[in-house]
Amino acid sequence: MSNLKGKLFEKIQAWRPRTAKLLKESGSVKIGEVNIGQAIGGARDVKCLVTDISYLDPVEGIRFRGMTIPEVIEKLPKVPGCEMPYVEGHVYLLLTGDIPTDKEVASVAEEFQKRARVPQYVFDVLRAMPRDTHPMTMLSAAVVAMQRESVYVQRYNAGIHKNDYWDPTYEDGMNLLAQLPQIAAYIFRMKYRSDTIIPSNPKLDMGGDFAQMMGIDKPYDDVSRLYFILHSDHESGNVSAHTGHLISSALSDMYYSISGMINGLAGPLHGLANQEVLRWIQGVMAKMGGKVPSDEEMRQFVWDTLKSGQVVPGYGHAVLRKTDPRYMAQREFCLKHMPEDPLFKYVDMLFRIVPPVLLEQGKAKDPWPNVDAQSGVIQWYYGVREYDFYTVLFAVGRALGVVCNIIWDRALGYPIERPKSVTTAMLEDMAAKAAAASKG
Ligand code: CMX
Repeated sequence: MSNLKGKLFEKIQAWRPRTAKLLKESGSVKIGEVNIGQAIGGARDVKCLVTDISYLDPVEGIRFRGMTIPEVIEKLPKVPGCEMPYVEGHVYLLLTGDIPTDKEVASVAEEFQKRARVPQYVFDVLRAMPRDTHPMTMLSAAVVAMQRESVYVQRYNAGIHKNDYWDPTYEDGMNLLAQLPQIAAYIFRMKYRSDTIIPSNPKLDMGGDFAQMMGIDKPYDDVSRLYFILHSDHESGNVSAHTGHLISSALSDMYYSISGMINGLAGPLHGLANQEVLRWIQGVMAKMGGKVPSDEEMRQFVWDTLKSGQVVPGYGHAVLRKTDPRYMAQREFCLKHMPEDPLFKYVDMLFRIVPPVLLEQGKAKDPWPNVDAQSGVIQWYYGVREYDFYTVLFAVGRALGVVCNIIWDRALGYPIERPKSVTTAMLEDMAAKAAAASKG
């Protein structure tokens, strides 16, 4: 058993009695109520998912295992000579709740290196797809094509005990995480760099190897590390995380679950917003003939977007009610490495202009920028200008958190998910009864 897996097993054994006790002794304790607005409105704020890996406070933003983004970046062991921590160390933190030592990080990196061989047929599947297929479709297809590799399925079919499901789930999850960066970089080079594939260098850490497979020099390795860590987890109710959890709750394996996660992330209201931001800004730039718009002109572009019935991409959030700390972490990176970049200046201008407009319009509950408002700018600056690729980067990052969550779901024996639906007539009936009761 690897160091990480051994440590995880200890944690699982210590955690199981807590979940069991809650279920046995306090299963009927109410933690909230559901109203008609929430039933029709996408279950906003309905507390019906459990995760200990991250928690999203509406005002403070995300905490990974209780730590803010600056704390995580400060505390995790850094790659020698680099600003950003090892992604491998972040996986250790998400899975176990502990900050790893240098030695522990090295052992996770070694574990990923051993698992990194992507089967050739996955590349053949990608090559068989039309080259103009969206890269998210390619990524999802590549992951589901690998389903035949599932260790979990083999062990399940052999009759493994329920208590041990987490073990082959861990194997599948770690294999997939070790291979995803390679698949993503392969899609990029095949589609956008004249099919010039750069092989993985097993001596490098995950972020460093991804950057070299993309063919982009320093500090893109740090950009990759930052990007994967920032996007890794955002508690369990967002579409990608929830989809992964839902699919795996049917005991579908990691490959089915992560492929589904990727499909959910591909929506413009979720992960695809990072490509939409760039597309939107490019539209503004084209209209201005490259000239930087005045504040008033920019304000008008934002209003035009709203009046045409579209959302301003990169702004608003279902839970957050403050500027996303993931946005701020990337903004800090931009201020340090690319303060004079024209696109960054556009994005910074939007940071000033959009929130007051959204406030004036009065619809969005959160007028502040989310993670997607800033991420494309950094990629653009370092030469990744094919913005339909941006959500693939988000997906590689998001898989880190969703894989860890699914391993814990299986460890704690969470059951198949099955919320209850009602009909519109039932809601009308409940509404009428509530109105009659309030009258008298
Ligand atoms: N521009 C224009 N209108 C917006 C808006 C925005 N950025 N954000 C919210 N609104 C509108 C909603 O469309 C909704 O309008 P209707 O009442 O006409 O349906 C109204 O404001 C209320 O929405 P809300 O409760 O504030 O937001 P939701 O929880 O329904 O949706 C989100 C959240 C993220 C989908 C929404 O803010 C949005 O569409 N933002 C733009 C897309 C985006 O950046 N998505 C990425 C989010 C982060 C991620 O998951 O990657």
